[in-house]
Amino acid sequence: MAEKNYDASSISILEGLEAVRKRPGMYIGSVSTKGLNHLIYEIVDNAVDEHLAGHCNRIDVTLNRDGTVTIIDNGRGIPVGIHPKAGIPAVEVVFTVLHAGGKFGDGGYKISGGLHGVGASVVNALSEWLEVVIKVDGKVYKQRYERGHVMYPLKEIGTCRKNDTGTTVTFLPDSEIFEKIRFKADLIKSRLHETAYLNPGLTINYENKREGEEEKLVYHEEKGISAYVEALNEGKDKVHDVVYFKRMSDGIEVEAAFQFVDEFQENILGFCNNIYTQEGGTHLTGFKSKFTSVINQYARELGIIKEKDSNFTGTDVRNGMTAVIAVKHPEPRFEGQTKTKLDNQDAGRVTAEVTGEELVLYFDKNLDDLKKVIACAEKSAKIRKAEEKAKTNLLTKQKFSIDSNGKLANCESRNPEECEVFIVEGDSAGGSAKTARNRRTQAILPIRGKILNVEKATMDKVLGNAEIKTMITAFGCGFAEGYGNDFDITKLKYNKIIIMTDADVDGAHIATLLLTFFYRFMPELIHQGHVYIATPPLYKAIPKKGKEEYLYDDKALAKYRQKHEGSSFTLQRYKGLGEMDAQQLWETTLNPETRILKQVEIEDAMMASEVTSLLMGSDVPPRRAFIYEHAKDAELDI
Ligand code: TTJ
Repeated sequence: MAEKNYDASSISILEGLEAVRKRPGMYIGSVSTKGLNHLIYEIVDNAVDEHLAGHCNRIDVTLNRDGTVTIIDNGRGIPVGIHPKAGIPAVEVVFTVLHAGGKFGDGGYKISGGLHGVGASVVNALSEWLEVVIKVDGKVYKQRYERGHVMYPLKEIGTCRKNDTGTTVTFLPDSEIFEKIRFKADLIKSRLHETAYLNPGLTINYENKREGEEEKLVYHEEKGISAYVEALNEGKDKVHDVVYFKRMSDGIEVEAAFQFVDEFQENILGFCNNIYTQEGGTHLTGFKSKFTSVINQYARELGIIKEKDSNFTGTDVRNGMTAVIAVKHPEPRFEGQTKTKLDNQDAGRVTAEVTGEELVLYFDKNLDDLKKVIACAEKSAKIRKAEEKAKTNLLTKQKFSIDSNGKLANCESRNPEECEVFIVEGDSAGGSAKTARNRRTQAILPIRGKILNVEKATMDKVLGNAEIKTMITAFGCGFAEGYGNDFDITKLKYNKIIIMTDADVDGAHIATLLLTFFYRFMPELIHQGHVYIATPPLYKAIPKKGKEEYLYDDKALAKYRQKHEGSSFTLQRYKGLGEMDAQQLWETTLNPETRILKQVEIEDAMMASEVTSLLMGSDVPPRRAFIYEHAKDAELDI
């Protein structure tokens, strides 16, 4: 990597931080837990940039007991010299000037300053306080900020060995900004693990020091994205060993790993410059279309597709595929709803070119693997052809069968904007909900037992499941996976889809399965924020004097006890939705004025899907381990 003489001069300056505090959502997406966790990623990404520049191989992330987080790297340390334009130390510019990301003219690829790189200054603006400590040139420097304001000029607080360099950042998210300021350890861990897979030279030390959650982990993945694919396929029936390639062309680096498993689904993750491209983009299109044409060409050469027969579709050839595609681009552009779709045409062209050449190199030498991959495509093609017929019948029939079996209690309004559908566990709760609801805008769809687990099921089973058929028809927009991709969100009949299950293990299980179904077949619903989880109360406190109060969890109960110490009250515990009468159900869970709804974010659904894979997978030992470890969480959290 070309080295430049680093001083503070190359940081670009734009504007101040007040705007960030006024409209935090514009900078970090939301002020929910997702946005909160984003603060950590933002700081970690800066350290990863230092790794990508070739100067850092260790990052420590510690969740402290007091609710703060500390991120340490062993990089060169943020420059402490005076920034010529700003007249203050460069580090102060980094933390107080909007958009002063690491524009040090280093060359190479950057995460920060790119899509997610809203900058350390945004984290600072949204923190009650933030402290940075820098070790450079044998000296230790420190500065503290509160809600973005400098508390004192950068000061020297000690000395260290000359070769001991790095940056330490500790911050406390601002409770005035965020709904909750408790970081979600599980989400952070999986993100850090992902970062380790994408950066094989990096070691990430994670530690949770919070009471009752103490945990220490080291993420170091020498085998990079190959190991990522292996992890994604853990516990599944592998068809062949992971295939891996990496090559640079036209200044764009393409890296890919894939492996087929004996399942009826594909799982392809794309990254550009370490950023997960949720909405896909040119790199994935390039990979997929080249994969399809290469496999079709081989299949023809091998006489598996005869001249008059039609080609395999893209879905056919990716049947059972797990893949990670990671490209590095000097100037990535992102588009789409959430700005996570790679837009650079050259990235698509180069990915296709590299993929084509590397696949032929591999399959020419590994005919057995090639034949197994083609066999996966053949299986898919067979089912596809059978289903293409079956599906038309099924869906046309279905339209008429729902009302007649009388399960969905629809609402009167046909204006989707104001309509909601509650998916309610159990017939008795469903009955109360039908009585209690606002008939004009609230529809009730009772579901019974456990709905089908779509992670395991094949398409025909999914489509044959009564509850799933009912939901597809009720929502009105079709479904996304499989062979037609005829999901159309504009046809959605309800603005809110609300999952309402008991606050127990079974309820959590049903909610998890529903989320898995939405994630796999209707991900748009979640992306666009249409899916919610109702939170019915656990208790009702009835005091001798004064107003009755619903309590939604044990914390609320503890608070209530504290507040009403000395006075007597009876406590009614709800075990399930079925125990509430219609009036209670309305007050606590249905009434938009008083209820508590939790909006489902895509990470929740992803986790649900992972949990489901684990719980439903055919391997017994990992399942045991998971249930054992999470038995405590199961009642509260999904
Ligand atoms: C930039 O070029 C001069 C030498 O230092 C380079 C740099 O910025 N290094 C750097 C920044 N290392 N680590 C950071 C960093 C680490 C954390 C945890 C947080 C932030 C905002 C920056």
